Amino acid sequence: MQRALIRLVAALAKSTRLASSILVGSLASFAMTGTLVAQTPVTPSTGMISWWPGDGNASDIVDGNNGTIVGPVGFAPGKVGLAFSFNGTTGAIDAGNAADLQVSAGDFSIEAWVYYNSLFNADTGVCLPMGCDMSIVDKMFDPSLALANQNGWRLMKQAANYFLFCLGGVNTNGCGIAPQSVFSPVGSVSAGIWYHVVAVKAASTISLYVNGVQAGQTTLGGFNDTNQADLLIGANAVEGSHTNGLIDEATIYNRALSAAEISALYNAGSAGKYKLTPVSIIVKPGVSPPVLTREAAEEIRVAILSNANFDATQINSDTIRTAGPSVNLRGKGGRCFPQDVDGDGALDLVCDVRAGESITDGSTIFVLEAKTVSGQAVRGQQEITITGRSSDKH
Ligand SMILES: [Ca+2]
Repeated sequence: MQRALIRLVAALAKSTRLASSILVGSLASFAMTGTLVAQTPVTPSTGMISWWPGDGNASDIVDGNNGTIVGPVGFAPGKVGLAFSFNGTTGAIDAGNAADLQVSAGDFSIEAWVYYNSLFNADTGVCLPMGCDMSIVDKMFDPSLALANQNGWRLMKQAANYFLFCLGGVNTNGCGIAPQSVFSPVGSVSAGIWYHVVAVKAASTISLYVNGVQAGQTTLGGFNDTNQADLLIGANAVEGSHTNGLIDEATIYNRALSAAEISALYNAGSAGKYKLTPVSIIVKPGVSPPVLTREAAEEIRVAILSNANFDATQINSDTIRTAGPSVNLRGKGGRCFPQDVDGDGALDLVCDVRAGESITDGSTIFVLEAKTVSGQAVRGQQEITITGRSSDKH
């Protein structure tokens, strides 16, 4: 197509030089935009725990696990908006060790974009002639042990320039070979390129995806994580492993993302994920505290509250879904009606949502996600208690 355009421009250029230069510009830009794939944001997968976009601060826009900037961490143009910028000497984002970040006993996934200014940093202990260890998202901490990497997990670039996802080894360094480690090919990571990297821990396997494609998978053996470490972005608490470059859109999920979901996240590119606007919800409005029997939890009445900046009646009920760790929606949408639940004079939206696919007893976080008719994605959550079925005959 471009060749045809060039022939057309050359033919037109015989008329006047001026006209041809204008045409070259406009046709060239047409040809370029014609080859671009339109990118739209991808709807975030369910089960998102925390998301640090790095857009000028260290806030977690999902669950309040806001990071603390430790040392000289800046912000620079990233893959999606701004990114955390690390200098390879010191500095990290410390997101703490809240209960919902202690994920390794179950399934979980870590997602981030990373770009290396250089494959080397100022560390001395964990470098090879071709590069240095650099942590992306890291929750490994075992200062009392003689060997490294025995307590927690890491997603990192290894010194020999491959991506590595590993869990703490039992009396051994887990970040080496299977069954606690999975990695991309040695030497496959270069400086000056953005990579989309996803680590997945599922029931019996750990997997690593680079740029939307599975780069490795292994059957997971025994591992050790007593959840003592803070979650760090850009460094390791013991070894340094300081990233020299950019880390963007780091996100942790409390379930194993599918290959299709990971591919969609990668393909969204610089459009990234839809940002979720936090909203207030009330599970079982009028009943406090909200305790559900498992029976009752199959259909849950939830009020989504309006506020000065948000009109809950604009929610498209077909988009409502629950996304908590132990209450997942069966089917889509809910039956909704407007009602002023909190007495502030603004109509809220009350919906009966069907759940029941996965309901477990105990205290849990009920999460509701939805979109408005104009496409704004919102997310609300509330702690609830689910008790056993009152007349369980099974
Ligand atoms: Ca960003």
